[in-house]
Amino acid sequence: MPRAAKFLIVLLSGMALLTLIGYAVIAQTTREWFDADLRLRSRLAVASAGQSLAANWQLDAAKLTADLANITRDERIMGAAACTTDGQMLASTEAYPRDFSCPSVLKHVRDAAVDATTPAWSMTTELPSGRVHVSAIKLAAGSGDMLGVVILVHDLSYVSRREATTRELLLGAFFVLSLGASLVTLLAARMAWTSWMRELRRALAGNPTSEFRPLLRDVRALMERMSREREQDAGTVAWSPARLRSTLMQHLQGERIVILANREPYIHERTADGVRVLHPASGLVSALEPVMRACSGVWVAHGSGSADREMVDDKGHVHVPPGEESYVVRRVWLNEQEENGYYYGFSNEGLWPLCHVAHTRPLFRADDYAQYVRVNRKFADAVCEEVDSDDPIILVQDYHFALAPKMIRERLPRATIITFWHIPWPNAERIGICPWREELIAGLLGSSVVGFHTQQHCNNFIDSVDAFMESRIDRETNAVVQGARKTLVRPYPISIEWPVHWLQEVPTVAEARMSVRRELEVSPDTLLGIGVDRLDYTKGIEERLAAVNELLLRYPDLRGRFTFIQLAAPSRTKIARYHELNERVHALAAEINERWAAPGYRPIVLLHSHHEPAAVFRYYRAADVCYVSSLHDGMNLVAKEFVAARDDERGVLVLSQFTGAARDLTEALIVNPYDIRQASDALATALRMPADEQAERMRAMRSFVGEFNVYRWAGRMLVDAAVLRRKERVSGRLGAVLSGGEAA
Ligand code: ADQ
Repeated sequence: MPRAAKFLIVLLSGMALLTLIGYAVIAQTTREWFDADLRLRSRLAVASAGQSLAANWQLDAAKLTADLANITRDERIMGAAACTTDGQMLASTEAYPRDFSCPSVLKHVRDAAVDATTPAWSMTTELPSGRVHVSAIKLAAGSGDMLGVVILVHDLSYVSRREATTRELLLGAFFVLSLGASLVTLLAARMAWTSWMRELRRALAGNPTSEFRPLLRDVRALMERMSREREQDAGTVAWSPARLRSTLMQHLQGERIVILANREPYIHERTADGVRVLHPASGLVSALEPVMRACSGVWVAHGSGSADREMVDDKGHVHVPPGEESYVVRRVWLNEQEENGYYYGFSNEGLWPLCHVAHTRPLFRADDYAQYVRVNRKFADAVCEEVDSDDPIILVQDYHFALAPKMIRERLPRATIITFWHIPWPNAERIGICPWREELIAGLLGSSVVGFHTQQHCNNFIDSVDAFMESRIDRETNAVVQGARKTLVRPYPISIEWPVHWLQEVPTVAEARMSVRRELEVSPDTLLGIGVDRLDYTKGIEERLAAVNELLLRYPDLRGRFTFIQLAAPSRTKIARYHELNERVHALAAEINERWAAPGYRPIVLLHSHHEPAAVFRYYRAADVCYVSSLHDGMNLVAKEFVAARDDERGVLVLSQFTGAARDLTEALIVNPYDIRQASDALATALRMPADEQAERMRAMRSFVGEFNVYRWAGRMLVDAAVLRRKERVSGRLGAVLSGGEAA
């Protein structure tokens, strides 16, 4: 109940009580006044007629009756009677009520002294005709002898009438006052509310007046304490699945999250031996899968495996990981036209080259874009079907779903949507190439938070918003404001799980070194280099092979002693540019192998196939150097995986300066992959690096990746989401209150 209404009820009850008391007091007082007045009147009336009454007492009954009639000319005196001291009625007026006989009155007055100022006796009583006041006044002769009493009966109906009038007046006054009080209360409440709202708005706008200062100070102190505790907590406890779970429990009451990503974490493929489960070669999957195992929830993805449909229930759900079943994958089915337009066309021939500075022209076709819109809608709908509240937490992943955040927002206005863009965001000029740049940016701005790997990508995104959108940019908080909505733009450098669970299945470094060399049929002291990528032109595989060639050219002592293994997972094979790359990489490897060929020696081992994670980690362990040569890369998880694999604190990482990882792993040998000579020098340095220097660099990198692992990445995003959601819930309530207040 509103406070003003409560106040009014209390006020009116108080007034009613006061009116009752007031009426009782007034009635009592007026009665006393009337009583005194009547006694005085009675005495005066008898006194004025006293001589005549005494003269006619027991002598002339007719004259005595006339005297009494004279007294009763006062219309309020109903009747009068004259009684002797022995109770005989000498005379009475016509209307004198017979209820008051002389003996009944005399018994009250017998002992009373004759008094000129007051009646000997009086009372008020109720007769069938109404209320009357009876008074008996003693009458004495001139000698002072007692003659008898004169009884006067006053009609009190006028008094009752006056009392009724008083009551009505009081009631009227009560209603008038109540009405006034209600109006005043409402007016006061409205004025107080308006001024409170004004104060609140002013306070929220950061301009608190004195009344609000203490409150805001308390709120700020609380916030500071919370953030201090968070910082302390972050500094003392390593991020792990358990900590991520407890963070979710603490901040989101353990609520499940919904992930939207194109790639599914487990693919069911039909093979000659039955259905096999594959783990796709994808940085996004490598990062998010451990997070989902820790948090549970739903992963909405394209069902791309040949046996995928056989494994799901009628809702497209399959519980994963096989055997553990801690979360659900919701598979969305795409027809060939949709897959061609949305995935191969717009996403991978348009956006992928647009966002990577790798010198492949983006191709933008209207038909592809139409499919992109259609498929984004399809996935957005699937996400909305999977949520279990009207303000869920949804993590949208990558460039396949730039439009989905806005589409989800339209259906779930209160959702907390965090979109993470796994690839670089180029500068505004380059984004301007895309014919649908405004739509893409508007789609992303449907998110509560848009995340990138680096601050540079955040800056580029904000500049693009500035260049193409109608919006306000809050550079202080790195946010884009459109109407009442705000989208935060934040760097969240992605990482890998720590420790990597796949390592449990991987042989030790010593065993891996031996077994891999044995398989390659090279001597146990052969120096090995490793490269692990999807076969993609952004990864700089051609430049990498060229650097190996240059190394052998410039460092002859390594010929016959150094082999570089390139694991290349087939990727986007339907796209011509990837075919072309495949052919070029194979040709280049063959050319280098031919150039440096010697009996039993192959400088390049190109393994053009998908490898399961445990196999990839075995190669990391077997290698002396890992070369990541991306021409442009959001983060590059291969670099971090190599570091994670090396619990022997050996091995050197040579890392492209154009990866996000180069900002994190500063102890790597950082190179420009286009500078083939420099890269070859770095490879030579790595292969000759003393063991203690390797250990020092590796220790530092392991400590960084261990601390800044994927649980921290996810934890920071989800905590930000939780904080944002709390704020939105509060401001939603406040908004409802404010708009209610304004409407009132
Ligand atoms: P990707 O371009 O896929 O990821 P990356 O980060 O290097 O690039 O991750 C590749 C993943 O695939 C790694 O987990 C790796 O082990 C695996 N992989 C590579 N080759 C493989 C092979 N032959 N067989 C099996 N597995 C293989 C995108 C962005 C990156 C960003 C990630 C995560 O392009 O910049 O780091 O998302 O955000």
